[in-house]
Amino acid sequence: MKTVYSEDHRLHHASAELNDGEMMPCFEKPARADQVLAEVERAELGPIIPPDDHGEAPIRRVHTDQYIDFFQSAWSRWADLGRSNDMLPLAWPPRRVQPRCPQDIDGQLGYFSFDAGAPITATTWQAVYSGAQVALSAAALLQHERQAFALCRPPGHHAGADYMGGYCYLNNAAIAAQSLLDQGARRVALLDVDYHHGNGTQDIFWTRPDVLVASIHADPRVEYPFFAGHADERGVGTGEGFNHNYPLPPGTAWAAWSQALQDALRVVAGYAPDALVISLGVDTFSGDPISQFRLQGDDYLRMGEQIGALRLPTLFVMEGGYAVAEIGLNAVNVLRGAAT
Ligand code: Q9C
Ligand code: ZN
Repeated sequence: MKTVYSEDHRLHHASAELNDGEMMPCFEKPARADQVLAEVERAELGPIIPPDDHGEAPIRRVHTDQYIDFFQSAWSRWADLGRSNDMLPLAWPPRRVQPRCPQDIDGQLGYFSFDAGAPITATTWQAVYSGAQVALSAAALLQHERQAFALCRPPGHHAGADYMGGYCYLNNAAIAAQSLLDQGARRVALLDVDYHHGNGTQDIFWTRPDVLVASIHADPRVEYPFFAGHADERGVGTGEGFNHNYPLPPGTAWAAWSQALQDALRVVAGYAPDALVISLGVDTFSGDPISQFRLQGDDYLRMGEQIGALRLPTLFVMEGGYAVAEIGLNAVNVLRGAAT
């Protein structure tokens, strides 16, 4: 299996995130991608290739022009005010408000985010632009290959069409899924196995029948992102029935997790998609510092085998996973399992 990778992810390294009431070093840091890349090399998974530049158009197929335009100019506007710390939002519209986009940079930061978990630095746009190109380039490989791995960083599944949050800025998996449709696929299935609900992905495809979204994740009643991911969220209008959530309790291990996977894969197979995109988060791991599931090393091989057994053209897009010592091995185990 080929891996698409760009060093440009290093251009995003924020200084701190808010946890338990204090600013702490970011869990989402460049070393994560280094660790995954090192395991791809060690396991001799296949060639590691740089992305092609597909430009902004395929990004703007998923994200709004207003959001992208804001993002591209955000840092210079911030710096013009004499500010040099990472950009972080601090105000959001409350319930029952139909927000209008403010003019002020702090107001706009709140308008284009849903939490304070996605700091913008001077070079964040360049990093996430390259990350999207990694996903697009790996998606293009599916023209000739059965599977491909987009080693994206930062992750993407919490980002919606016009908002960032949860370490995510551009929804790499959604951008890849849309590009597969634009290249001729009639239906694409997107299965999100990250510990956290892929709220951005769900939102992007909520009204659409051409992308089936399934997500296995911690129950939002007790876990981030809290406000989406319940089992009764199934899409609306023509999208009704094309969104499937599998919320699971904290402490879930492979026995129960794999039951949800089995059902999700049955739903995916029933949809008969032309391609499958996996949002590959490995923060389901027992040792993950911010998560409460209990998956073990070998479980990731089984996960990959079961995904691979569908025999669909499959794109794996890296999402979360934060125990730096093991995320590489766990991610590569999924890929190795799928490639067998
Ligand atoms: N006490 C992804 O996995 N909150 N994002 C962490 C820890 C944010 C996770 C709180 C978690 C975001 C892509
Ligand atoms: Zn996650």
